[in-house]
Amino acid sequence: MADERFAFVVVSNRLPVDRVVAEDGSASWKQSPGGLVTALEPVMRQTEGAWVGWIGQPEIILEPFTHSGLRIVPLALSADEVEHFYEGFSNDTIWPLYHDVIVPATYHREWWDSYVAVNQRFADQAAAVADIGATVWVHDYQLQLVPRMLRLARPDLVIGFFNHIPFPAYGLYSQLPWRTQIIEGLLGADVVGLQRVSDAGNFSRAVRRLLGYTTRSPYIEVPRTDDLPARRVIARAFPISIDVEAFEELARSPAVQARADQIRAELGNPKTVMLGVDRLDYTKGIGHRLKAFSELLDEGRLNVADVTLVQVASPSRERVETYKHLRDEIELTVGRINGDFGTIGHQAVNYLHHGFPREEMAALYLASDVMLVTALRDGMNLVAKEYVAARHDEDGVLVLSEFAGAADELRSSLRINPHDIDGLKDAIMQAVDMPRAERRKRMRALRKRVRENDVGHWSRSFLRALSDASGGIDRLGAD
Ligand code: GDG
Repeated sequence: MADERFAFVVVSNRLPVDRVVAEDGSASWKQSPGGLVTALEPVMRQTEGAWVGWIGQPEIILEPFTHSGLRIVPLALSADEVEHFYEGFSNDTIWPLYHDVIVPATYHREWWDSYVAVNQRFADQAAAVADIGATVWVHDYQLQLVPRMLRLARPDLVIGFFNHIPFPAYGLYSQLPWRTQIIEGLLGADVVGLQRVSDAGNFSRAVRRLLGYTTRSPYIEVPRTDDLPARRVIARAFPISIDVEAFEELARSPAVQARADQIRAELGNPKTVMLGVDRLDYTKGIGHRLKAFSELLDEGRLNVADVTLVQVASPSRERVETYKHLRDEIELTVGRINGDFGTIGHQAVNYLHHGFPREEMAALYLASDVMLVTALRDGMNLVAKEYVAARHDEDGVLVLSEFAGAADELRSSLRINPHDIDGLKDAIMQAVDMPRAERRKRMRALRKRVRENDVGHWSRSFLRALSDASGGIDRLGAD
């Protein structure tokens, strides 16, 4: 076990499996539903790859194990590290800063120290299981120092990094006291993947401003330093996607279709069902959406007898203070709207603060006439793509924030600026009143786009760029 080596190693903060503890105290594993596993599973199987990550609970030390063919290498975090590295630096420094400081970012030196220490452990663990010349793909904002740490330890490796969240404009990024270390950390990779073209531009600009390196998109020329030779790094956009076929298949299943009808009936068969699905996060613009909806009710442009808004707000980061406040704020607003506009038979907002199985999500998408994605900033937003993939009936209208990465691809949606409440209200009314022919035309165009770039296409393009960057040796069979 100790000297097992792999040709392909994925490193992410969270492992793709969840630990489920039964009532009798026995623990088992369940694969988490994320698209990343689906995307990487074929490569993982083909190369007998391994996944390094944290299991999501503090103080649990586990040996590597295999779960449905996936080799899992767990990394333990202490309670202190969960507080400082994860809830602190990752979720209360980097997350708000990279989402344009919608809430202020908190800078604490002890959080940074913990971030460095935990990143080093991830790098050490990846270095220990990677074979000679292996490909290591590091994911997301919690692990931005890992690429350089890994390169210093193992110059033979091919290293990729993908950032799932936005990369901010330099004027904001420059707030970060450790801005140079983070940039240097990322430049340890051969390929730095970002969601949008604008994210890649922001990253390259930060490199120029802080380090003065020459950049010519998508290349960044990294000169020789005391510890590393000169290298050329690629930084470009790879917009992530979902497993379109699987999602569509789910939405086509008779059980899901029946459930969609049942949902509409349970809502009292209103003329229009509107839907929001988000982790309860301040980046998602749930408050802006509720404001627009309540003003439309107040002005009589919408009537509670005809329209219902279903808002799924799945619990998220509940120990972080800002998230506790957000929950209170949203729930107060929902209560007010329902108090002001609800009737005995009709609730204005159907608010659900819990997670649902994927089948129920697909049924909700199918049951909704209008999907509201009003993020104030979002790397991609997979919910928008799932809604489109689910709508095999070529119906439904997607209202999509231009501040979500998905807006670059989903151009036939009704694109909105969520800060412009009047514009948002007009778009909602346009969606509610849209004739069937236009709905079909737009949904067809959206579906074509989503099908062209599914998650398999995303991971293959990234791995191809990585293999090209490392001298074109296609170790992983990326097409
Ligand atoms: C980050 C970036 C980027 C949500 N509630 C339930 C549930 N979900 C699923 C959705 C969707 C996923 O969670 C959320 O993905 P998003 O992309 O919308 O947002 P983040 O969680 O913020 O993800 C984002 C993404 O990484 C990938 O790179 O797009 O920009 O912020 O798949 O369906 N799934 C189930 N029950 C729920 O209650 N089963």
